[in-house]
Amino acid sequence: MKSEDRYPKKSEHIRLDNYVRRDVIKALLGFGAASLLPLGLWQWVKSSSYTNNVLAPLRKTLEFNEKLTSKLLSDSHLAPTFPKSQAERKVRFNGAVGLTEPLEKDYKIKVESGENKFEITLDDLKKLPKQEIIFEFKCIEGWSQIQHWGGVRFVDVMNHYKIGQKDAENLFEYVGMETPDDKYYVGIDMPSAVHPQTILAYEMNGKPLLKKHGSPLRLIIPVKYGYKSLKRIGVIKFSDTRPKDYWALFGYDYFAGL
Ligand SMILES: Nc1nc2c(c(=O)[nH]1)N[C@H]1C(S)=C(S)[C@@H](COP(=O)(O)O)O[C@H]1N2
Ligand SMILES: [Mo]
Repeated sequence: MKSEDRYPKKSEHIRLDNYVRRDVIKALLGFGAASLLPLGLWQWVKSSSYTNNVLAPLRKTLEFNEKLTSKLLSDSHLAPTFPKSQAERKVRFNGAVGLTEPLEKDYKIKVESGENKFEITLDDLKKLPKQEIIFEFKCIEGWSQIQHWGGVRFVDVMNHYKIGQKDAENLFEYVGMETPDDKYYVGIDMPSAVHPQTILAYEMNGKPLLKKHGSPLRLIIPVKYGYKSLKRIGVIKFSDTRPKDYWALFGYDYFAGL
């Protein structure tokens, strides 16, 4: 095994006392205003009507995303992107909670959307359109890096598997993701989950993810601080109640918006 691609050691785990700093939390509150943008979008998505057998709220979102990404509309909701040449080759590693156990051989992602429970394989996901993004990944500890990730848009996954829909009119309010061992977990508000830049990533710099970066599959959510980008997705669950969130339990902002 290459030293680069090993499982992280226990000693590399995050030290909690380094993290819970009141001044950082206060600074976070300043970002509150930014969360109004996705909320506005969300109200709009929610008010759309249901037609045919497709997820109507989601279809509107998809159309809206198309416009956003084709720049017909202002791209103020989008995290800035960069050319590939600027992507960091030595990507930083941070946090190994939930990554220390060997991965099961027949890795599958468990999905729960209301009564609908099933499993998805990585190969299934790779059949969906590939989406790459080069953006500035920001960790709340104070470092940032331009990084290049590849995978599938979460909104495409929702649409393909017809998940995330509570009833004919509405999507669930949240999606929760967990590592297979349930030691790290995040909760994401639906507007951010269906954001066009939110992807389930299986590649970094054009190659399969390394274990320490969350292989085989991780979340990449550019509109939020790094602690929401869960590595090694084992479970995806939709709900109307706030899913448990690892760092929110330590006093960090639940939404972690940028
Ligand atoms: N499973 C898991 N995912 C995680 C973490 C973790 O400890 N365990 N740390 C988070 C934090 S705080 C950051 S900044 C990013 C770091 O991702 P990287 O190691 O690929 O740089 O992963 C996030 N996702
Ligand atoms: Mo982080």
